[in-house]
Amino acid sequence: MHKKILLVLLGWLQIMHIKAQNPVIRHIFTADPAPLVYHNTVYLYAGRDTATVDAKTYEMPSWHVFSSRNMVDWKDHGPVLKPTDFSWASRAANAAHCIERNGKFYWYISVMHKNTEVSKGGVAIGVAVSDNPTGPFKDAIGKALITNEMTTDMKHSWDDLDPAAFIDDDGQAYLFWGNGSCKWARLKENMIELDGPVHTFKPDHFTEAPWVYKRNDLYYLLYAANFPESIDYATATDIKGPWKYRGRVQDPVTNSTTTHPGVIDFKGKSYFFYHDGSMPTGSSYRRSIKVDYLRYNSDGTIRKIVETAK
Ligand code: FUB
Repeated sequence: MHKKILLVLLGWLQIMHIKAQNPVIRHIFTADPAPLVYHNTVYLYAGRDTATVDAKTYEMPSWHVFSSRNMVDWKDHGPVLKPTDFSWASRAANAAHCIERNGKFYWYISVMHKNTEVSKGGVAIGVAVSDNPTGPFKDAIGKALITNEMTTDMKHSWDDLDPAAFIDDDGQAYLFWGNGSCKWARLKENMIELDGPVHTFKPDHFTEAPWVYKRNDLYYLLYAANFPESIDYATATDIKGPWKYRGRVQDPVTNSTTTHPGVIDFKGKSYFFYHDGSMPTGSSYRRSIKVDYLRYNSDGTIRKIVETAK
């Protein structure tokens, strides 16, 4: 009997501990979480927000990596990658996603292209590579992997934002990205070249920030929807689609017009990462990464996640 009460208490304390930690990164402002589980450790890749308190635009000079073995204590490995590490890029550490393949870590990033003739003078996607999840990373190809010119329906200069990679059970890798519409393409096994055309589709209410994964043979596509952004999702039995809109994962967040999803399974639980502007002096341009549990209904749909206040 006592043992039972103790176990319930321990479970409750575990939940409270994680809740008490939100936002999980507090010593700097961070956005666009991209978690990765590797060797019993969670690596969290994120952009750093350094805008001043009254700023009305993003100031993002670098990407950091954080790691944790328990989802409570996080180590900051520093600004391991910067837009200026790409000779063809100028600034703006927009959303990025790092994925492991055969012991190498491929970090897909979206940045301002230096050449104003390229990507309508806007955002392009590049890829950095490392033998270690915390770096050092270097530009893998010395040029942009994706630019606006590669798609037939480019709408604006920041179309090519927010890359998210996914490797299917059969080893085929994909890159999803986009703003305004969602794009995807196959990646070659080397992870640094496209293997086919760029496809475009428009999930219901899609704004940006796709995140793709597979669970029980069902593909999930979470994304930032509407504006101010909520996180909505769609599912598909084939990664090529059609994607069926499934509704909302999380309502718009505290004090930030944007949010950004990242999902992992770690030690038997599913976690949902996002960002808001809830820290003191926080804002849409001074964001903080938070995490909450993600739970499924028996039919595979996602239970709506209420943002944790503390
Ligand atoms: O952090 C800059 C941009 O804001 C990201 O690329 C978007 O996903 C939004 O979070």
